[in-house]
This record gives sequence, C-alpha cells and structure tokens, in this order.
Amino acid sequence: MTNRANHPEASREPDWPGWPQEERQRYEAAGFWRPETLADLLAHQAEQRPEAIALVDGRARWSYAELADEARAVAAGLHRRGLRRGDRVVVQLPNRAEFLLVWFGLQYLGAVPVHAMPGHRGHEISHLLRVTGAVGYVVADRHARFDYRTLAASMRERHGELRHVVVVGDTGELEGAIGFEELRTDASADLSPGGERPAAGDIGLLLLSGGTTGTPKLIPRTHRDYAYNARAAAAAAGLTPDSVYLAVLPAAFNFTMSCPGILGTLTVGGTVVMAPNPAPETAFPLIAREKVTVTALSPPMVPVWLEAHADRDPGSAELDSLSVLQVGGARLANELARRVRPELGCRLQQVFGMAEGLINVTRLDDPDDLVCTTQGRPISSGDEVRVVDESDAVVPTGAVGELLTRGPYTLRGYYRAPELATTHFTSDGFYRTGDLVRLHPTGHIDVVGRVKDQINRGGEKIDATEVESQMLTHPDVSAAALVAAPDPDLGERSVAFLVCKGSPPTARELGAFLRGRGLAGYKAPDRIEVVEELPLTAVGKVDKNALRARDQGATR
Ligand code: OOB
Repeated sequence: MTNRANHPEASREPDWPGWPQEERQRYEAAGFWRPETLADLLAHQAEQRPEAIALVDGRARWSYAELADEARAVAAGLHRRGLRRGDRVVVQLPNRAEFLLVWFGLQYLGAVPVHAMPGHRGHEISHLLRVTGAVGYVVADRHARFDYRTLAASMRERHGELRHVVVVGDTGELEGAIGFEELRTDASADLSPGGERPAAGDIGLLLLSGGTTGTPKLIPRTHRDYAYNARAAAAAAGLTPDSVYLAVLPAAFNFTMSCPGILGTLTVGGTVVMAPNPAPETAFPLIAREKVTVTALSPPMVPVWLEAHADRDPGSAELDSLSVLQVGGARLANELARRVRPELGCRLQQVFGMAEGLINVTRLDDPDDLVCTTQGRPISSGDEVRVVDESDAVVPTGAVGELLTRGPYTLRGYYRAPELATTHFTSDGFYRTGDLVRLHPTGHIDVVGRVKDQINRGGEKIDATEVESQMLTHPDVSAAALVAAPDPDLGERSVAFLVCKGSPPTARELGAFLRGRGLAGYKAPDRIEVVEELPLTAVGKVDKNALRARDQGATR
C-alpha cells in the first residue's frame, strides 16, 4: 500500500486501490485520468446530445436525456430507501435495458455495483455478498429458466446485512422486495446534492476475476480508470457517434461493459442495442433492424455465426451494416480468424483483455496477418508490459514468457485481499497475468498458454482450485484434480481426475451434486476420469502437466 495515507480520497475510502503518488500524477498529466465519474460520462452526453438514441431493448428506445433521467430516478428511489454513496450492491441481470438503468442509477448515487454473472448461483453470490458486505442485491425475476427470487430469498436468510433486494419484473412471493418499476417511477425524491457525490478516485465498480485461488477475487475499478478504459478502447475500435453496438455477451462481463462495449459506445454518443441472447436467429435480425456497426463475441460463437451466415441467401443484406466484429475472452484459432473478413464482410478485431485491466486489440488498419494471428497490442501508451521467465527476468523478444503489466487502468491490488499482494503483483506494482505470451517486434501479443490454474471454457473462466475443493465434499471422492482438455468447439473443456473411496459418481451426478452446493453450472466437470492416485511433482503438488499429458494421450 503506497502513499495511501496522504491521498485525499484514502480517508473516506478504506478500500482505495492505491496507485503510488508518482504514477497518479503521471496518469493525470498525460490526460488518462480526468476528474470525472462514471455518471458524468452519461450526464455529459445527455447535455451534448439529449435527443440521440442511447439505448435500444426490443421495441423500447431511450434517448440520452431519457436514460439519464431514468437513471437519476432510480438513484433517487434507492436513496430514499437508505442506500448511500460507497454502499455495495450486487447486480445480477441479463442483457436488458434495466441493467443500465440500475447501473447508472447506482453511479449517480455513488453506490458501487458488484458485477455478478447471470450464471452465478448461491456459492458465488454468497461469496460476493460476504466479501463486499453488500447491502443490496438486484436480480431479474426469472431468466433462462431460473428463478432468481428463490436465490435472493436464500441470500437474504444467510446475509443479515443484505437489506435491499430489487427485482426487475414480478417480485412474486419475495417479501420486502422492491419492484424495479416502483424505483423507476420514484423521481419525486430529491437526489442528495454536493457532499454525497462520488469522487473520480472512488471505487466505481467491482468486477469478478476468473480467479485461481479457490475463491473468486474482486477487482476494484475506480471511476477515472474505468472511464479512461472505455474511452481508450472506443478510440482503438474507431467508435463515433454513429456507432451502434450490439451487446451479445453478458453485460456484466468487462469485455461487453467497456472494451469498448456499452460504456465505450455511450462515451462517444453512440447507440447500445441489447441482445437477449447470442444466437444468430436473435442477433442477425437485430443487426439488420438497428443497423448495428460493431459487436463482440467469444471464440466459440464465431463458427456458429459463420455457419448461420453461410446458410443465408447469398444476397442476404442482414449483416451489411456490421463493420467490426470483436472477438476475445479466449484464444481465437488463426483459421477461424482468417474466415471472418471474407465470409462476414466485416473487419476482425481481436481483443485480449482481463477484468484486472490491460486490454490489447488488433488495430483496424493492422495488416491481415497480424489481425489473424495475434491478440493485438495495448490500447494505451500508458500500458507497460513485460514478458518474463520464472525468475522474473525479461525474455528476448519473440520468446515465450509470462505477461506482467502495469498501467493507468490496471489494478494495483485486489479488493480486501492484501494477502494476494505478493503472489499476484511484483514489488514494483506489475500485475502477474498468468498468461504465457510471445511478443512480436511490432508489440503485438500472441497468447500461447497460461501458468495460472484455470480452465478457459470458451471465455468462461473456471478456477480449478475452487471446483476441486467443492468436489472433495462429495462423499465418494477422496482426491480430485481439474484440468483443461482441448476441445474443438469451446477451445477447452474441464476434466476431473478423481480418486474415489466409494462407487465413482458419473459426470452428470457430480454436476448435479455441485449445483446442489450452489456452484454455477458451467463449473461442473465436462468429463470424469477415475484414477488410483494423483501423480505428484517432486515438491508434492498434484502434477497437472502429467494429468493433461495422460489425458491427451488417452483421448487421441
Ligand atoms: C476477459 O476477461 P477475464 O477477466 O474473464 O479473463 C481474462 C483472461 C486473460 O488473462 C486470458 O487468460 C484470457 O482471459 N483471455 C484470452 C483472450 N482474452 C482473454 N486468452 C487468449 N486470447 C484472448 N483474446 O476475458 C476479457 C476482458 C476484457 C476484454 C476481453 C476479454
């Protein structure tokens, strides 16, 4: 924790993530950090272009002025019920307009949205509530055949400090829950002025990390660093006020939210269109109707979109407006990358980012070869990257090493987890990404693997340690290791190696067991291998390399 005490915001915000004084000055002097909050981004555009369309969901549209007014009404409603600046609120909503109305409502209030994914269940939400001490939880009534009100009820039972549950839709049997419509029409109350306004250096939101420590880690993003993130990503994606962004991946995902995504689009005065799901049958007609110019996918969706487009009439104009397709979250195969431009008729932008901060993108005017074989280069001149060997020595350009990074929008510490300072950061403040990369002479990065104990299932990150500890609670399991296996559709799937003391569970049974323990469905192992014992390394750790090699040998 460097120079925290003498920072003006530090006294008010005990969790302030602490860039050292020298770097703060540098980021301010360079114009990366401005004295702006995330609510200011919207307020500014509402002044500049009140009539322009900011948001589209189904047949409903919000101009910038309307979006800002409704968000302020939500803020007023929440304030009247006792929510205050600095309070944390877990937000778990699908891609609907309400996501933004709630999110900006919290921003106007200076309350801090904690981004949960729609797929998260009791295990994950409970952790978020516990770590953040959140006083609020915002859910949809139902989504994707799941009733979030039941989850909210059980969370309220387990977490005494959770005072406010807001339901978008029908509150149903959930006693004491606030219906979103009530908040939205609550504009009568005064928004508290002056002193209550958040500061640019305050935490503006908390993002969830893919995690590799057994429990999901939280990433504090300040107003000014996240605003800069959105602005810089918007510039690198060539966004203008005419841009129309289709939000296909979950809005809570950092990629969708601000790389440049929703915030980047709003920052330049463009239009955000919400896609309720990523299927071509949903997305393509929306692209045609709203004249979408840019969208973002994870790699497994790329072949699905390519096939669906190939099945259309040769003369189909459905995707004609689309000029940029971003792909990121996991490694896109070079062969797929090469098909995007000729087949979909739009430019590809590869995006290698992380909730922790650093974003790399291929530039729109990069040569095709770099666009199709690398994951881009950092979006900001303030980003510092180092590729190092096991002893943290910088490797020669072109050699593989772990990527370390530091910069104006990359965290300097996890939220309320000082114990991670030495394992996840160098002494000079570089974040250890856990990604193995190779640097081109142009500065472009090729992601070739990872050192972190994580499975990247088509962009969804699974922390092996977290799932292993849950599997060990199964009565028939005495040892467990989760590793990645290559998969043609998802890039990777998870395989659990189990040592069993009773009759081994099937993958389906184990999945049901884990869901019963409140774990998100995507974390359940795709396959199980029962073994006599787990191989160990010389220092007595489970030898995951040996397991992966054995698995690939067996399935070839
Ligand atoms: C994005 O964020 P997270 O926090 O879910 O995951 C970050 C990790 C990276 O450290 C890397 O391991 C992997 O996901 N990753 C990629 C990748 N993009 C992310 N690996 C290979 N190629 C890529 N293009 O996933 C994320 C956040 C913002 C923008 C885009 C992705």
